[in-house]
Amino acid sequence: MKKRKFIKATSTLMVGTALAPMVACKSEAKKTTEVASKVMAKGGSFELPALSFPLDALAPNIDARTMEIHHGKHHAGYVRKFNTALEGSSHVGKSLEDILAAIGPDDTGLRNNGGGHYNHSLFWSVMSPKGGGTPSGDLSDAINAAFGGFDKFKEAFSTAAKTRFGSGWAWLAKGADGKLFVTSTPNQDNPLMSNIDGKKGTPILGLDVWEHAYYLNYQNRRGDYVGNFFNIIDWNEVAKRLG
Ligand code: MN3
Repeated sequence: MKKRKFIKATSTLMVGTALAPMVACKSEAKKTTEVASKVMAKGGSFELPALSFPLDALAPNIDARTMEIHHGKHHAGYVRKFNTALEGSSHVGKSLEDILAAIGPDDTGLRNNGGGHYNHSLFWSVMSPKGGGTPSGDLSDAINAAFGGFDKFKEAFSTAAKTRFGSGWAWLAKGADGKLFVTSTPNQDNPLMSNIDGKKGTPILGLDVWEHAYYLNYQNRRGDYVGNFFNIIDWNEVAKRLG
């Protein structure tokens, strides 16, 4: 099946699900994003996605204890609080992406926890113990077109991650014009949301630069954490999000 057709069919099957395009062409065992896509299943609640790799698989780039707390405590907390915030709201039954696009700056419960769920689901899915290297094919072409080469992209992304003051995320995202761009957002915001500073778009790669993401192993050395993230990026997964 042609890629576009497949994605369309998948999206139709998964009406009301989040990150649906991310699962296109996956045939092996459940990956993080597939589980994350069970948005608004019966009962209307979101679920913590399982990791597709053991907790220690990303070490030494990300240590097992950090993964255990980050996934099992932080992300689990966002899911739990998001479900609570959704109860009785006008957003029940919508996809996660639609909710994020619709919520305002003052809907802090939905914004922080829905963003937290989306962002971490994406984050786990774009990392792999077999990751690293450089992208190829259409993704490589798109990065070259937008940034003038992989090294320039890497520099822009790393700068965004290192200079985000306080807690937040660095993103590689696709704009409405189809062009890739790098940005960063505070807290659990992301480029899907309204009311953000900077360009809006669809994130295809994200890096968590909250201290809880690296402090146990790296302490204050955020730059080292950002540099080592490039050892574990699963570019094949990122490429699927390019659409
Ligand atoms: Mn986090």
